[in-house]
Amino acid sequence: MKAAFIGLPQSGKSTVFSAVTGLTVDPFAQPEPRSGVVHVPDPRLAYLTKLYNPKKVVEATIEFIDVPGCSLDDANGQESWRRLLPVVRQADLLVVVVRAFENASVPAYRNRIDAEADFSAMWDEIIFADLDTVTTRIERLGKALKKPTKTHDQEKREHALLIKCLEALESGRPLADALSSEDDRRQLSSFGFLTEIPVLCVVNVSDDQADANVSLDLPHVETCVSLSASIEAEIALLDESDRAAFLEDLGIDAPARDRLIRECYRACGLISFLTMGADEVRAWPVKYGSSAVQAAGKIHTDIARGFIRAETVAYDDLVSCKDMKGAKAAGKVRKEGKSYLVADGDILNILAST
Ligand SMILES: Nc1nc2c(ncn2[C@@H]2O[C@H](COP(=O)(O)OP(=O)(O)O)[C@@H](O)[C@H]2O)c(=O)[nH]1
Ligand SMILES: [Mg+2]
Repeated sequence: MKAAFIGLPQSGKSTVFSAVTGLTVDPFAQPEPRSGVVHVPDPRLAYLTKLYNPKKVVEATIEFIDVPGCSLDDANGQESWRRLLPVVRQADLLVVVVRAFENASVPAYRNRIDAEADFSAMWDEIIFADLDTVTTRIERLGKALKKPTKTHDQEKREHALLIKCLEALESGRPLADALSSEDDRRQLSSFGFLTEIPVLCVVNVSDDQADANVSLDLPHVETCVSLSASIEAEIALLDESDRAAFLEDLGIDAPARDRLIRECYRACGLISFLTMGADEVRAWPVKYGSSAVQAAGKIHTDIARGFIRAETVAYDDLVSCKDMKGAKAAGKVRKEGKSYLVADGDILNILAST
């Protein structure tokens, strides 16, 4: 799972990247994409660890990529943005960082602080990138359709579908508005369209608003998270022992880092199922709506193939019954089949014939 930070220059992308990954960012380094892998904080693992004292604890992870922001006002900047697009296309989530902070020593891009307008400028870039792909493909298909080929019918269908996509994009709407069926989506999946990727917006507020919950009403966005990137980065680089005092000084309950990571995870449509035992306690990411057999496949293809049933207990039920023995006695452990839809926090023990 990959999440890409994108946004206008000086919006604070590298600072948020640093806050999330704990990696320092050299402001004089070449503006190349950087990546860092982050564990998804899950307090449920701590409880299971206490129960089992396992040899290993494995959290789910997300890879964050800091994509340099490009000036969109000149040809050089636009060329750099185009060069970076393949990196952006690979993301499962676009995290658009918009500037809402005042900082006299760092002039704002285009000398304005207007988070909504900056988001809208980024959304336009996302739309333009897809428009570019769609128009190029339509031109190519238009030429191909003039000749009789074996694949004529298929090309005709794709052409009609792309015309619908073009209409959606031209009115600023994402491709999902034009692709009504799973078949349509599959047919166009190889293009790596940006408007197919979910978007989360980070509103980078001034230091004195670090604890405020600023939510902008933005279109096309799964969630908005507000934070002060510079404060979050400072917290991330502090020693664990100094953190509590620093937070108290600022009057902040908790750093936004964990919340942001969890929201990114959720915005990707991911949930976690858990497995536990003396060897390992682990959180496994699966897409929301996955079945028990798909979950089994995450662990091992052999387990999916030989799937017999899943012994399942919800994490909250386990906690209220204290442990597995208590949950069994209270009738909270269910036997589920292949098509059972896994819920976030389900503890699964999958029985398979291998
Ligand atoms: N006061 C303040 N300054 C910030 C904040 N976030 C970033 N900055 C500063 O703004 C400048 C640009 O930030 P950077 O993360 O490099 O932006 P990027 O171009 O989007 O990667 C740096 O000097 C940061 O220290 C913030 O939340 N508050
Ligand atoms: Mg940067």
